[in-house]
Amino acid sequence: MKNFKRTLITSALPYANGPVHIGHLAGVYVPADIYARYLRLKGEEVAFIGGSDEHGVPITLKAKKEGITPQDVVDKYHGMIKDSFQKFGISFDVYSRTSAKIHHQTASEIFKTLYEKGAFVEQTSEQFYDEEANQFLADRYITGTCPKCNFEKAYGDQCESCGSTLNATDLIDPKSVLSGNMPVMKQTKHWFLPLDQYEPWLREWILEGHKEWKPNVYGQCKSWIDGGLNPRAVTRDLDWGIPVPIDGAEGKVLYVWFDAPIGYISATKELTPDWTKWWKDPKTKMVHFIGKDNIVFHCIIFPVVLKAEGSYILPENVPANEFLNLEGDKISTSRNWAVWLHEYLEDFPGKEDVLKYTLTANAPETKDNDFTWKDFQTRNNSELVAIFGNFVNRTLVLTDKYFSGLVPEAGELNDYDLQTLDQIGTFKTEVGKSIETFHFREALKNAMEMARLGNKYLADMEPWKVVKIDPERVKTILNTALQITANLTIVFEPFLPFTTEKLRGFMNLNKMEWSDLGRTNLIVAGHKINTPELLFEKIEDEAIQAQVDKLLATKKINELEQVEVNPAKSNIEYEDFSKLDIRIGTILAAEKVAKTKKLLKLTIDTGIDKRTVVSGIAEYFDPEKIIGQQVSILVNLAPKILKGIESQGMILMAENKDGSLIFVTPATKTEEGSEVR
Ligand code: B3M
Ligand code: ZN
Repeated sequence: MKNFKRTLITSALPYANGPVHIGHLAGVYVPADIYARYLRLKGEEVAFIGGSDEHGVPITLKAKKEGITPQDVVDKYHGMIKDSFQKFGISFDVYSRTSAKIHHQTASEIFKTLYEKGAFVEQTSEQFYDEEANQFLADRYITGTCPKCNFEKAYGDQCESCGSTLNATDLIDPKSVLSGNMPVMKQTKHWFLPLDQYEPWLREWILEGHKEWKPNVYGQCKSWIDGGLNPRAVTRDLDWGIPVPIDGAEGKVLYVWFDAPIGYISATKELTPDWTKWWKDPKTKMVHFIGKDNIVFHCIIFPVVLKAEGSYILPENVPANEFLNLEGDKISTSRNWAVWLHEYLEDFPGKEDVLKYTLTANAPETKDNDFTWKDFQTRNNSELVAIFGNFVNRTLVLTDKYFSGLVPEAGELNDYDLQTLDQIGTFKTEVGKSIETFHFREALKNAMEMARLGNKYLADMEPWKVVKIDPERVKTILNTALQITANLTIVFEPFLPFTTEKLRGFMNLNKMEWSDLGRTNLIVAGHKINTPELLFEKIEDEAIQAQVDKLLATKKINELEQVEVNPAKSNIEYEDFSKLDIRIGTILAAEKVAKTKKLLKLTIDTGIDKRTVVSGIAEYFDPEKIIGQQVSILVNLAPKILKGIESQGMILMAENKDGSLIFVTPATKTEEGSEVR
């Protein structure tokens, strides 16, 4: 058993090309925060590292899309992301960014050390090149079909759908994201990390040495190693990133996945001058919290970089989570199919812990899992409110009511009291073990058992009835319930820190240590509690429906964006067009045509005459609301009998992708009869 003196916790650095969403929290930051808070509560020395990943093609693509510089992009989203994490109580000791100078220095130094040690293989190879954009295409500049799962919009470095890490040349039917063209191949020089040379070591270090890693992580490492490791380029032909710090590499930058994990080291340097005790002392236990699409970078590539450099420790564990889906569909930044943290904070102020509770209870720890707003509401109303909140509220309100908020002295404990208090003693080991083995769902479930225990005890004891016949007995009941409530402030601290802070406030208690958990004398007789309030509040159906509607609206927009615009018709001559006589007219009268859903009978002043036109616009317009509407009308269309009415012409309508119709009308009021040409 390795006896570590401290724990270095790193959490994946989110790309600063957009806000963070519930998938980030569930996959990485909530588990990492639980782990950090738990270890601190145990009095252990912890450094919890976070930061924004500000290089790489996702950033430059976003900059192109928004017509701003990559630095503008990262400045905007770094602040937004850092703010969201802070508001959710993710307790980083430092939250840095990879565009920081200290990171450029650190990554450059490590690259140069490896270069001077001859750790790289210099290779001129064929890379995808976009002749129209006049640019090499790396990573997300290339899109195509994933060779592993056939997802058609995979990137050159990763497939968002199955999480596989790819090489651009793996893609089927590759296309440039810039021009849409099929790229050509062009010679260029890069420096490669010869992963193949480290295969024996990786087999030893991971497959022999870390059999305890989560099956989804161990399995992915094994398939990578068994699949045969290839040299991997650690430089790119890009202008955004850390310039490659050697001669002959002008115009090239470090590959984002080479520099980003080094961001953990740079951030630690920012945290403390004594950073080497975290990164170079074998008494430090390092744990990387990531999503499954980052496993190969944290278990194979970054460890090879550290091993080749030679002076750094290696990760002790990498408890990667799988993906969280949303209402049955993959979360997608590009399709805006997400619950964004900053929007959640606006819609559910003060309910950060409710989301963290739901995301932990439903965490995709071993398989992809689904977040639904209905489940979120149920978790809140049926668990947090109905069990945890109900128990705590009854205990505190009754103490306030019967003893003016003074903790009563317990009398003789009966068997049930003793049995209940005995059970309190089991949580410290149970919950602690689950957290230490990264089973956070199980740990939370165990913690919730304590609230259930208290709730059942109080319901069984019915102090509100006993008080009429045996007030002394009520003292014992409430004292027991208060001991459980005080224990709840400790066992839930890693999971729901805002809640436990509030509860300690109600109980007028200071923060306690994990070692205090299980004690049945945490709150002494005579201690004055404060006026209790509700710990949780019900979430109503309307609030949930509003969120579901918001997603449905997004889905509709996405579907419409998928609808291709009809291609142009074949060319005509001007003579063909000049046969059309289109005028501006005004609708004088409108009525529904009996026994039809789509037809309106319109009377239109065409400037030439007043005529009747039957038009299929009834589904989109109320007759009374279009009187006075100016229209474009084709006046020399041969008359036609429609539902017994002679229609003399046709008004022109624009049809949206969703089929809705819009009048084609002059920008300003125009004389009837004006010719459109
Ligand atoms: N920026 C996150 C992602 O793949 C990536 C993590 C870097 S951790 C060093 O979305
Ligand atoms: Zn795939």
